[in-house]
Amino acid sequence: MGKQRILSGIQPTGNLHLGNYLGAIRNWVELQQKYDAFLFMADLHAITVPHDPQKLAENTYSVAATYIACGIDPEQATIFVQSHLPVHTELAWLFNCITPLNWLERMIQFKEKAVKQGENVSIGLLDYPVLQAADILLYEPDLVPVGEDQKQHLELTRDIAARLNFQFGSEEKPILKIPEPMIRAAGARIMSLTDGTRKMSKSDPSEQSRIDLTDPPEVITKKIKRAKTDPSRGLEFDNPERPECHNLLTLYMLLSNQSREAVAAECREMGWGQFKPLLADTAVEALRPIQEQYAALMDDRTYLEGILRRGNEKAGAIAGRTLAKVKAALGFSQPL
Ligand code: AQP
Repeated sequence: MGKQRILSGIQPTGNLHLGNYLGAIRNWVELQQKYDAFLFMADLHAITVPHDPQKLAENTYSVAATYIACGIDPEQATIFVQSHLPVHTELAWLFNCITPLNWLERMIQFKEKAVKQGENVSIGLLDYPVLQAADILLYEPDLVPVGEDQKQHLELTRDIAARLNFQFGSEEKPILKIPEPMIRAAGARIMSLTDGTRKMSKSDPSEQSRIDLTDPPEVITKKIKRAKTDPSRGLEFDNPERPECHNLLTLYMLLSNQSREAVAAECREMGWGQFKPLLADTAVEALRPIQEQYAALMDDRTYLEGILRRGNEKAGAIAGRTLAKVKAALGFSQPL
């Protein structure tokens, strides 16, 4: 039996930060040997919120370079660009026609992001989870690594696949494979440096709220120095009254590759004046090799393009077969 397949992606909506790395990419690095990993740049999703056309292509390359700089091996994993494969939008259209509108109106992320956009909210933002269902189901993955925030969307993906199978297939011969979620271990939700109750996010208007993977050492140190804390002495995990303390300890634990128990013991008696420089040095050292490799990759566009071309070809062949299966089941005529 071959390896099980996993699939995941990141939107090229800005500079990637520690949350993207520790919450997503680093897990993929661990998973890529055991699983057949399909990793993509979700650039079609990036335009569901206002975007800068001058930056979209560059951000897409930047995410690809970040994957590799963080340790994704392009010889093992398939790295591809969503918008280079029109099958994604084509399958999304077919899914649109079988997905009840009220399934989408229930999505929490839509409700949250729609509030921010007021009257300008686009159909794309509402429809985003249907495109995401197409992104996933095209590759027939066994497992989809998702964070808590994406659980509802994966459930929708499974519902769409089940509906299509029920309406156009049969129990013995399902058309689409229904993937399982692979929920990450707790502790991998990285929170904002300015508010320990909100997640670290590319779209947060405050740069101080996040550490970008490309931040130079002095910026990292400054951001950590200014990170919100509390007046209590002694540092601890899991105190609901101290979300910033929990978050900064989690960052230290993940970046120093130590166990939670070891970090809890090391920092129990510390004050912020002692802990913050320790965290800053640890973050700078952990990001140094990634930054060096990232810079080299961004300088070698031909190499990066070669990887994406190969990734697109491999992904496109698999996705094309799935789309053909769905179109045949829906009764479309063969292209002449
Ligand atoms: N703070 C975070 N902690 C842990 N994981 C995170 N991820 C994002 N932020 C954190 C994970 O990164 C992957 C890619 O995310 P995405 O860019 O496709 O969308 P997102 O979750 O909406 O990320 P951002 O940074 O918040 O982007 P914007 O601001 O553009 O919406 C996902 O696996 C996500 O869980």
